[in-house]
Amino acid sequence: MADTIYVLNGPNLNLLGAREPEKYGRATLADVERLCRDRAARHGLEVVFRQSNSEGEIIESIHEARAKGALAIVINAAGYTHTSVAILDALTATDLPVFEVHITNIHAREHFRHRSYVSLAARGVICGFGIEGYGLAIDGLAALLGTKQGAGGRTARMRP
Ligand code: CA2
Repeated sequence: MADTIYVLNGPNLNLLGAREPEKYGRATLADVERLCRDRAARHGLEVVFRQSNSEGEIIESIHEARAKGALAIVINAAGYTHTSVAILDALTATDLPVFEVHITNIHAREHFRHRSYVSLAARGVICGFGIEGYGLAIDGLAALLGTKQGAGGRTARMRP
């Protein structure tokens, strides 16, 4: 089985492209999924891509990533970023490298968005680059973890 990463998206991100384009852009979540799959393929990685409005479902996906032997988790926990100790606990318990993504620059927004529980479990954080942040996170994790580079490449995986 090819090395797999889980890309997890939190509440309301299903609305991407349909509402508040001045804040979140015009790309849809389907565009984000395509971007992630294309970028991951460059590094010989497959993607399990999920969005959920439910905290419990996100936690189940985090557990699943570990159980299925995923290489890493990329997560935009959306509003749960700023509130969910339960998601932090699940991420910490996975022992997988976690890369946190936000479409907007959360530090240039309301004060309550400056605190991220997810960051406490994250190896890397990217925010403010629009949906390209997902691509940057995938390029970054591939560089850090030493994934194989395309067909015929060699897997040189390091423990985080
Ligand atoms: O910038 C990000 O990616 C956020 O994670 C987005 C969350 C927000 O709560 C975080 O503070 C930062 C909100 C996601 C809601 O997505 C929508 C998309 C389109 C229209 C309305 C909401």
